[in-house]
Amino acid sequence: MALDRPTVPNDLRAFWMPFTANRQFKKAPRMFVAAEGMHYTTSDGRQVLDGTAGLWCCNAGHKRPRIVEAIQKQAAELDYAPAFQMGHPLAFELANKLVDMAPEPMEHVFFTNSGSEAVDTALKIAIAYHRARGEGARTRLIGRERGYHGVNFGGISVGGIVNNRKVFGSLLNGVDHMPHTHLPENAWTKGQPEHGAHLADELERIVALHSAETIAAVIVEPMAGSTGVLLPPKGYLEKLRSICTKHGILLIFDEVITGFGRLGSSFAADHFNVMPDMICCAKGLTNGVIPMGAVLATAQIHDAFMQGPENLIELFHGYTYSGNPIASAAGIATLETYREDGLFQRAADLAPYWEDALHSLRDARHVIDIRNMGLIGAVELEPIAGKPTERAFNAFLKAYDKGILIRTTGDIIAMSPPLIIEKGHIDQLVDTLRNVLETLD
Ligand code: PXG
Repeated sequence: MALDRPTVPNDLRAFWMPFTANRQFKKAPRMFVAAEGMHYTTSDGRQVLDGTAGLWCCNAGHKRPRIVEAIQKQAAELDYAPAFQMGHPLAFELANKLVDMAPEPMEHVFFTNSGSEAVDTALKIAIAYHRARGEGARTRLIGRERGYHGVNFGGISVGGIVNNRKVFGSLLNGVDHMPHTHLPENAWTKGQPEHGAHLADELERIVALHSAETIAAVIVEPMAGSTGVLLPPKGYLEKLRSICTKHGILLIFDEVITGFGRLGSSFAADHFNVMPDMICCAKGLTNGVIPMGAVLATAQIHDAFMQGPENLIELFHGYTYSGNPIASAAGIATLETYREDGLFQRAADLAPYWEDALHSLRDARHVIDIRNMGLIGAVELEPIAGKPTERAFNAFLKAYDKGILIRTTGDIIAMSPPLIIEKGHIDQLVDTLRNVLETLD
C-alpha cells in the first residue's frame, strides 16, 4: 500500500472528534488507513475484521469496485448541480430505484445528507402534511425512550437518550415519549421477544392525554440499534400501526440502521410486514461511502402537498446537497451491488448461523444477555460496580488489539458486520470476543 502521508499525523489537536473521548483518543490514537472487503488496515499495518460495517453502514463491505468506479466517473463528469429548481438525471434514477426496492406504499423520495437530516425532514413533513389537509393542530410528535434519531434538534427531541438531550436546552416542545421495549423477562431471546406487545398501549394513554387531533406522528426505530439492539416484541409494531391508523396519526419508521438488508429484507417494514407512512434511511443507502440520507413517503403524503398553484414551491425544505450527483451515483452503484450479489438474501441465509454463534457466548465471562436479529447482535455485559461503560469499552480496546472491530454502547457490545461476511469471519469474531471477555476485569 503506497501512502504519501504519515499514517498518524503529528498534530491531532484541530479535529474535534464526534462522539469520542477526544483527549483519551489523542493520547493513544486508533487509525484506519485503508479498507477492503471485510477488513480495515490500521496505521500500524494490521488487519482488523470489521464487525460493525463501519458504523452500521458499509453493508456491502469495503472498496466495492462498482461503487468506487461510479464515484470516480461522476466526479469527472458532473461534480455538482444546484439542488433547487434544477435537476440532474441520477437523483431521479436513484429515487426510482429506491422506490422499486422499498415496500410498496412508498412512492416518493426526499433526499438529505444524513440520517439526522432524514429524521428532521420526516418530522417536518408530518406536521406540514396535516396542515396541508386542514388539520394544523396536529403538531405533537411522539418518540420513545432509548430511541436514537440522530443529533439534530428534532431528532434529539423525539429521541430518548439522556446524554444526547440534557445539555442542549429545552429542545422542541410538544413532544412525548412511549416506554422502550426492553424487558428483563426477554433476556437471552433469539430473534423477536415474546413479551411486551402491551407496551404499544402506552400510545393510547398518550393519545388520551393530549387528544389525537394534536398529534402529528409517532417515530420509532423498528429495532432500536444505537441503544443496544432492543428488539420489538411480537405484535408490538402491529399494535402501534393500528393505534396510529385509528387516530389519524402518521407512523414513521427510522430505518437508518435496519434499512438495506440488515434484517435480511430491504427494510424492516418488509421484515415485520408492518407498513409505516414514512421511512427514514441513510447509511447503507450509499454503503456509507458518501453522505446521503432519504425520506421515503407514501403517495398520500406526497400528494397532499401537490394541491396549490403549480408555480409555487410545495415544501419549503431541502439541502444544498439533496440528491448530490456523486452521492446519487454512489447510491445507484450501491443498490446494484446489493442486488447483483444478492446480499439481503445472503444476510437472511446467514442469520441462523450468526444467531447460534452469538448465543454460544452465553456462558462467557461477564455476559448477562444476548440478543440478535438478521445480521445484528448484542452481547450485554455486567457493568463494573460504580463504573458503568468501562468494562465494555475495555472490551472494545482489547478486541481492536486482537484484530476485530466491535462497537459499544453503555455496557452492551453491538455487532453488525457487512452482509458479505463469511462463516469463518463469524467464528473469528465470536472466538476473539470470548477470549477478550476472559481477560477482562
Ligand atoms: N436514526 C438512527 C436509527 C440511527 O441509528 C441516525 C438516525 C442518524 O444518522 P446520521 O447519519 O445523522 O449519523 C442514526 C445513526 C452506533 C451509531 O454505533 C449509530 C448511529 C450513528 C453512529 C453510531 O450506535 N446511528
